[in-house]
Amino acid sequence: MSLPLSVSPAVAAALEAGTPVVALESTIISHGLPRPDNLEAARGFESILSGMGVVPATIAVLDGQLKAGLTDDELVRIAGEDIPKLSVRDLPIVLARGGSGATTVAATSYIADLAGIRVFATGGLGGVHRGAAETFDESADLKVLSEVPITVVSAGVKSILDIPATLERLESLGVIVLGFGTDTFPSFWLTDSGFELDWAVPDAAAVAEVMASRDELGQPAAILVANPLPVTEQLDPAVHDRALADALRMADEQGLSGKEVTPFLLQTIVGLTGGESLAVNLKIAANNIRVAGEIARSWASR
Ligand code: PSU
Ligand code: MN
Repeated sequence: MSLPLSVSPAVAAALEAGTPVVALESTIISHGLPRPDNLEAARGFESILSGMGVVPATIAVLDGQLKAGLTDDELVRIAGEDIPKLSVRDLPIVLARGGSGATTVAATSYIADLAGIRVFATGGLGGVHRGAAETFDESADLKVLSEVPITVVSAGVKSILDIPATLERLESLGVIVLGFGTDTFPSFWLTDSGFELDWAVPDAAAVAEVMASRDELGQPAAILVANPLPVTEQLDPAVHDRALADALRMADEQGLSGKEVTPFLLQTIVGLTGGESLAVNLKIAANNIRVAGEIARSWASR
């Protein structure tokens, strides 16, 4: 039985030659950014990597195939079609139906690993939700990162989540966490969540060294590279704190729970910040993609 995995010719050639490749997720395109800007963003993300001599591998599920590396027509589909958001457990169902969908950090990591890709850039990881002690709402992103040997670059997790609980779970799950030029965990729109990290690395070459020793030890878990925006680029903390508090209160007043909460909070925060949070979101993705490109180049040159 061969895997229902379709690796694009450019990605397959780079993997074969040992030249740098970076995986990109598709949920940020289909669900995280509004149309039609999302298509321009998706193309822009790929061109940051191409401009660095790194092959981009945007990951998605299309017509019953796991895809690593999309054509421009396929990017247009991801950006324009109403497709479901897929985590790892959804993949067998969608493949069985010959369906399509966008992949979360969990599903993207899983598919990238099947394709043999070692480095992945996202915006923000999923994590432990506020109130998880009662709801058990914790993203499958965390569990999958305990099982897949990928290096994922993320600007920490959003402040709509429970950040210290997320850090505790990353510890329990054995996920290797590195601050990229920082001793504190970023909280997506903000440079510094105030929560300290045990380990910092100065540059991409140092991340590649940790990848190599992780492989030597044969540890199963991923490496999470926590990459903050420079302070000058972050969302104004006063604007952020007010929007977050208002959005949380509105979600509570409307009695929202479960899967509805995150999309509601994110949309509400975009509205409350006059679109500023969205502009910062795009900068975060670009910043993470650049760092992932540098890590992939360091890894390929070892
Ligand atoms: N965080 C956001 N916006 C998003 C995501 C996370 O602020 O769109 C996406 C990512 O693809 C992430 C996924 O992997 O949602 C996590 O979803 P869940 O919490 O349902 O596992
Ligand atoms: Mn959830």
